Amino acid sequence: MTQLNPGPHDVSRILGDLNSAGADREFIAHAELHLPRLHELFVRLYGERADGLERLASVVDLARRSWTERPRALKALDRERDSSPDWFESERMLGGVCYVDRYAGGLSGIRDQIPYFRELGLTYLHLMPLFESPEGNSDGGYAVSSYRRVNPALGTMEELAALAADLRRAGISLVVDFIFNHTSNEHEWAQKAVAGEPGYEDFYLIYPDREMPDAFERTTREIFPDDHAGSFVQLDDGRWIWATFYHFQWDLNYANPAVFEAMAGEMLFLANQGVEILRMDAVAFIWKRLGTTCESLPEAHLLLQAFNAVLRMAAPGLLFKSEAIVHPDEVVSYISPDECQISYNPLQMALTWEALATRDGRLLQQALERRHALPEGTAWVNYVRSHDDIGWTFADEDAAELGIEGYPHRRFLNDFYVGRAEGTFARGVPFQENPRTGDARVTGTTASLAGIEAGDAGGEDRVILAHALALSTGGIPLLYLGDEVAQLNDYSYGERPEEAGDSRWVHRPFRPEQRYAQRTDADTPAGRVFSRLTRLLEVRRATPELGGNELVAFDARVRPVVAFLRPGESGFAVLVAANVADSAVEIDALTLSGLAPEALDLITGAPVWLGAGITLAAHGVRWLRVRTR
Ligand code: OTU
Repeated sequence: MTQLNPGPHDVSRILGDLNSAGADREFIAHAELHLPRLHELFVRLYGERADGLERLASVVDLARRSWTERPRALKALDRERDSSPDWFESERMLGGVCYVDRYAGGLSGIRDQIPYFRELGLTYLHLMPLFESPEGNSDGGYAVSSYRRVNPALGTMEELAALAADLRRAGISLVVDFIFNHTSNEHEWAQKAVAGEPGYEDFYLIYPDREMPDAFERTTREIFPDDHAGSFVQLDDGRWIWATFYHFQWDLNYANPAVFEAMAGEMLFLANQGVEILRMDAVAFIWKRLGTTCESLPEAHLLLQAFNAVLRMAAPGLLFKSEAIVHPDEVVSYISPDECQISYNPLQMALTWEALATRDGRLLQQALERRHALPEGTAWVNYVRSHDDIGWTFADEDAAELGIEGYPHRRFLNDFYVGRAEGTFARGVPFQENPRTGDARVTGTTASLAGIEAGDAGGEDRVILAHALALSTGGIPLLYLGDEVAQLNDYSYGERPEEAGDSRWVHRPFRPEQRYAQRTDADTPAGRVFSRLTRLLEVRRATPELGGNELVAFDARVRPVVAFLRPGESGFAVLVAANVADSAVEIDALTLSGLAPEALDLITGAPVWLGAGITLAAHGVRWLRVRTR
């Protein structure tokens, strides 16, 4: 079947139906642009199924209705985004992320923080999962029981929509998670599927015995081994259901087009509340096929592209952010204007920590050299740490070129960051250590991992250095709110039964009131980190070279130095140089001789003479405006 074959659901027929149903002209224009693509994706995903293309017609109808209901202010935003499609690549972009309850008590508390967000210069606010979810452990809200109801402890959907509008007026785009790989076991669809209600039996992957689960598990990876082995959990009636993450997070079955249609409905509902960016959770896992790892299969991309095409018709101003914490080749495979326009940059994040531990900048330098480029119209989200663990997702083949062996290196990094290595400055906690595979990940706040908790002399500098990199490599820098006042690990999670088994809670502290109170006091770590970091934020906003994504690696010829140029207008560029060592290093005059000797230190505002080489202090970082000759 191809789209050229005439049939009741070919493109021209669906468009014709839209016309005769009197659909809005703007919607028809969107459909003319994006329906051919969606149709083709449906043929590839569902062409073999009798109901495949029927579903396409209902998805288009869903999109039409959603557009009709889309508030006027959001349609205006759609047009604005359309006329400046690179809006998210600006040097003025700055993201923040927080838990609604922990940071502000609830949605109204978040609203009260808007003046502070403006003071920081946020233009993007990711509120961690805020939907209805099971009592007790809900994986921090990543087990969603309803996409249309806000967790009553936080507020209501009406409040969320009002907050989105308030944020927008303050120049801040609201970002929420689209947790579409799985729902909680309490979601209405899950209940119906287990009960065998017609139309819902195939919403999840349920098997009567171990035959299929055993077959799949021969090639799948264990993601949360502390919770359960393998990829399946057993239901009360003895059957087995696919659960990649926690046992109460059941994977949806996207081979069923009814699931696509249902989730497209939830996505458009959220879009119409005023959400501007959807963080696409766990994208690698959304399609399964026997005999494969069931990660990043070609269909996972087709599905994302199909959701994207639906969005372009009914809420075109939105962006998708990919959350793929996997091999760097796979990470970039999700990034394109037709799929996810922005993506976490887990490689740069992990290698920043790698460099700080090893005092060797080469792996990070190599990644900036060869893995930083992105297609036009897309951007990285660069961050120092997230609400999740740090996984050492560098490519073994890259490391091998530098004589570094992947497995022992990851082991060293895990030991280093959980405080097991001799002379470590880090106070992290292990996450999901798997004795069978030797696999493990690390948790901890930025300040605790960088050495402030341990009282290491370089702690504050490392916090600044890590942020200075995330702020200068381009794309959208994302700040974990509270880290700007150097918040420390919170070990009290061990006393809360629903959190005790998940060490990520150690780095999701409640709003650190005391440290915020100290933020103007230069005699405290909070005050010093805050003033240095806010200076960097201010400089970034005023430095056009730091927007966009163009980056040219600069070989400083000193191992602990990571350096690159961010080109600007008429021969000017910003030279970023960071020293991960515990002592000062020199970049010599010869190395800098391709640059005019007169330069400007953007952070201090002082002129700099490159003619005699420059010194980088221990854990020091410089942003210099230079001119190439
Ligand atoms: C995501 O992360 C979320 O960020 C986590 O907070 C959730 O627990 C999880 O999905 C389930 O919803 O395993 O440790 O890319 O690394 O998707 C974090 C692969 C996770 C995974 C990632 C997942």
